[in-house]
Amino acid sequence: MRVSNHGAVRTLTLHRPATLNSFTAAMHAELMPALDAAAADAAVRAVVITGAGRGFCAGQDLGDPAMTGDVDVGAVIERYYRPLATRIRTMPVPVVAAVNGVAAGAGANFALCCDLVVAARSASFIQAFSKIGLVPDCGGTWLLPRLVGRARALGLAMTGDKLPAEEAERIGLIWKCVDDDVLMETVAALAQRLALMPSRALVETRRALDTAMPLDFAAAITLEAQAQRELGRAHDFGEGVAAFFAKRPAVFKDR
Ligand code: T3D
Repeated sequence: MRVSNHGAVRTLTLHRPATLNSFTAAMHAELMPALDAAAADAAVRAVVITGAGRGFCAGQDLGDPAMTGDVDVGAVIERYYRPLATRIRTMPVPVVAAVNGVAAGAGANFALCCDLVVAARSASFIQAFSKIGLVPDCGGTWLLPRLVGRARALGLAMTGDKLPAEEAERIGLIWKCVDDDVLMETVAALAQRLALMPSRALVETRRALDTAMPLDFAAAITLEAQAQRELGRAHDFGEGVAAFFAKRPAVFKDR
């Protein structure tokens, strides 16, 4: 794992390029504390996750004896993937995935857990689970139908076919597909922009959207009112309105 900072943006780079950054127990043991540290650091206002080399993440390292073979796969999920997916979805700042290459299995759904997914044109997404007799994990069963609908979710998950980044953008699985040579600069600009925005409101937006999914309209707008009540009392709302009338950029600080 490589960690770097540019202003208020922290970038975490998965670094096992020889196996397309597939997850080992050791990599999980670096990634979770790195995410926790970013969450705890008030100076961090956006997080970028990417991969070293030609892949983003090929999911579970199928050769890691600590996690494969004669092990309880349910226990592996409970110990590693459930906390990872939960950590990403509850980060106190926006998280952007810069998908530089293939994202397969839990690596694909790890990317899709992020708030905004930007992929290089040469990248692809593979729900590889069916090929080894598993179901989509790392949040995949929840995310896929919500992102692309049941028909496409089942198509992707049952076939395990490779979905090119361009097609992933077209069907709404990801936010954007960009040319390979501008991926990192595009993501850097996006993350810097998010870092200047009201983090707490962005994170409440994620929570409100996710919570509203199974609710009826009345319950969803009740939640909106609750969120606005809390945000309306916070610093960033006052600052945003003051900056609007003063015709100056707002300086947000809530998390
Ligand atoms: O405990 C549990 O298992 C439960 C947890 C489940 C969560 C999951 O993520 S299950 C899904 C696991 N992932 C996969 O099944 C994907 C396996 N990989 C692939 O299908 C292909 O590698 C890709 C389609 C991702 C990329 O293909 P390609 O042709 O671009 O690359 P490659 O040649 O297959 O891979 C390059 C190297 O990475 C190769 O090693 P080598 O031959 O150069 O020494 C390959 O073995 C290695 N590699 C790729 N993925 C994995 C891997 N090694 C270990 N585990 C991997 N997942």
